[in-house]
Amino acid sequence: MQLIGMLDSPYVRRVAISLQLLGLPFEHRSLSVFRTFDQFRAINPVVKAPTLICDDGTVLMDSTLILDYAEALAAPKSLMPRPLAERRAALRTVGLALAACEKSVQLVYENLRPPEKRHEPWAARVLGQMHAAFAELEADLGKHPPGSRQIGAPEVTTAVAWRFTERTLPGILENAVYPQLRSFSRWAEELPEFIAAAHGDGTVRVRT
Ligand SMILES: N[C@@H](CCC(=O)N[C@@H](CS)C(=O)NCC(=O)O)C(=O)O
Repeated sequence: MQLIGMLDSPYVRRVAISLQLLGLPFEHRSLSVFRTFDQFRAINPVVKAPTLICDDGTVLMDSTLILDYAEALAAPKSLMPRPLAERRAALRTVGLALAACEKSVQLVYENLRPPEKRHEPWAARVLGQMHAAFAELEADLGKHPPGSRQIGAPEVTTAVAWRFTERTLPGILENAVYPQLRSFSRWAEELPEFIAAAHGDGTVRVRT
């Protein structure tokens, strides 16, 4: 399997970390949807990161769908809880974290526009939605006592969303009060699977 896309994308990083946690071997190619558009397009005409080239050559895209496939490959190993109540809670967390990613990515893309083409009310709306998602995650994290931390799909997506926003929108989180998320991020980023797939333009360094 080949994972295509850069680790400065929260979606690519979420897949890279999850594949490791699921024990699935893969090769990572750090192609940019911007700088290496043509090379990316030769693999996936839609140019979406992440893209997964399966062992039979099928090209998949969208992190959630790629992870659905990865979960099927890795079964019975899974990053999602089976019991209904826990699964419901996990789905809520993943949804909130993906919304935070989406809103942060929209703000990054908004910043790509020339200043005269930016629409401030839209940016303010997106920023508000991003903070709303992080505020919900913060409140939910507060319900879990310290020491009960496990790493599964909700934790991976939450930590990746936080690191992405912190790194790509400097200043936006600095004055915001999210103590649980800050401490959770510090914990998650120390895990070997996170270190091996550090946010940025590097390639996944999987231990053998
Ligand atoms: N819902 C998708 C979002 C993926 C996404 O938007 N990726 C960005 C990179 S962070 C991308 O491919 N951007 C290029 C484009 O949309 O043209 C997922 O979960 O994979």
